[in-house]
Amino acid sequence: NSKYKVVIVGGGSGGCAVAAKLSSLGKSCAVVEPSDLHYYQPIWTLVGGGLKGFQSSVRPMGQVLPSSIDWIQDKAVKFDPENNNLELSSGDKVKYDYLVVAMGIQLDYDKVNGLVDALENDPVVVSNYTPRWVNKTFPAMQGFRGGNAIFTYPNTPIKCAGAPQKIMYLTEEFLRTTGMRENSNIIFNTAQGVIFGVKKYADALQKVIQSRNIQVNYKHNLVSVDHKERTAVFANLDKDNELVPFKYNFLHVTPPMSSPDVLKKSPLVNEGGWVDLHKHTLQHVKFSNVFGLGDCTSLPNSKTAAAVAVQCGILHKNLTDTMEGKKPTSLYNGYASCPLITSREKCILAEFDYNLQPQETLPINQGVERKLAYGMKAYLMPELYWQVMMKGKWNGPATIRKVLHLGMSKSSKLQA
Ligand code: FAD
Ligand code: UQ1
Repeated sequence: NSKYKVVIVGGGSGGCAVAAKLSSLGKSCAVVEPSDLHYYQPIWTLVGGGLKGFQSSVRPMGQVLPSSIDWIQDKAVKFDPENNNLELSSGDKVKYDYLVVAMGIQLDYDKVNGLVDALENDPVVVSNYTPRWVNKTFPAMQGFRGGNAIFTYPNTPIKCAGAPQKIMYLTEEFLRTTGMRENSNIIFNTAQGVIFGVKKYADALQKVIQSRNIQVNYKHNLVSVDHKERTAVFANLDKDNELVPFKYNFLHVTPPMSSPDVLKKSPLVNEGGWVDLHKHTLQHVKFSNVFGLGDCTSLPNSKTAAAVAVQCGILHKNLTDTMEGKKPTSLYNGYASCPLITSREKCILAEFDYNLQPQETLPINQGVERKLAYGMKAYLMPELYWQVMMKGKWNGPATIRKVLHLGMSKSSKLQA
């Protein structure tokens, strides 16, 4: 049993970035993380699309976590925030003065009947969301010989709300190169009522959908898959959950997701199961020595690594202020970004805040498909992630935005 000044639970995007910022604490800081490997998940869309190798998404956890702090390679299984205590699966207990929760979101593949069986046994049922199956996607695209290619979006919060459709655009384009597009239907069955939450980008995506002849069925929630019959059944949420079967020849599934089970049964969460934080300071609403960031939290931003980068800077400032007996004053505006890949060379770079208002970094309209945005997504972002964010030095693009918009805002002020 051990005692630390700061314990971070989870060594993913948020946990590693915060750990890097706190690395000068040395052995008085620990990260609890069971996995040997750290994944750069945003590149999985391109792995699925056959445009990047899977290995580019993986690094050994020990190389990503700062070496100065302690890595406790185990799972948190019980939280006792009244007593500043955490229990691990080994039975060990860890005490802390301050706790940072960054456990990510849980993939609930098992909530869809027959889905795990289909993913394990049917080569045309694929999913970019996990290292377990992301390598199935491109071979299935290559093997496709026509019929229905179906892409799903579940009836729960998910990480990277754009990813379910990005792989659809890459597949549609790929089928044109193999000559299979003419005898195929590209179908997006989403449990949501809109294609994207921010109107500006939703309008742009609607144009892409029309011009590429893609069929969208809203309020269609995947409930079961029968891979022997190659049939996927959807509940129509607008018609009393009436069941609608679809034959598929290719099925890309975005699974339902929820907060990690260990958190759901802890005292740290709201009724939805998410770590209950003040939405601007990232401090826990009940336990002032607890902070959180990323996909496992109640923060109502779009769950992305881009959001986590900004949250990391805010959390670090507010945590160190709290440690010095001051009040947290740094405020998160809900910034998130989602590079909406629409082809192997183009991307709509969505950036927005809690109010779903665009917060664009570049001084050009990001609501159109651009090669520059694709280049940023495919080549710049991975470097930014590994070399800057994982070293604790990326707090998001706010400063770059200010610099790039300086000329423009000056001239508009002059005009006013
Ligand atoms: P994660 O990075 O998922 O880390 C959670 C960590 O917690 C994991 O290491 C896990 O092992 C650990 N953990 C879980 N349970 C326990 C436990 N009980 N005890 C200890 N540790 C535990 N974001 C973008 O910004 N842009 C994109 O283009 C983009 N595209 C994406 C495409 C795909 C296909 C996917 C899957 C994601 C994408 N994302 C994108 C989202 C981004 O990857 C996540 O939002 C981000 O990784 C969240 O960081 P996190 O720290 O909250 O969670
Ligand atoms: C970003 O900061 C980030 O985190 C490193 C991402 O995750 C991979 C992103 O996809 C994006 C778009 C950003 C935002 C950064 C800029 C320069 C617009």
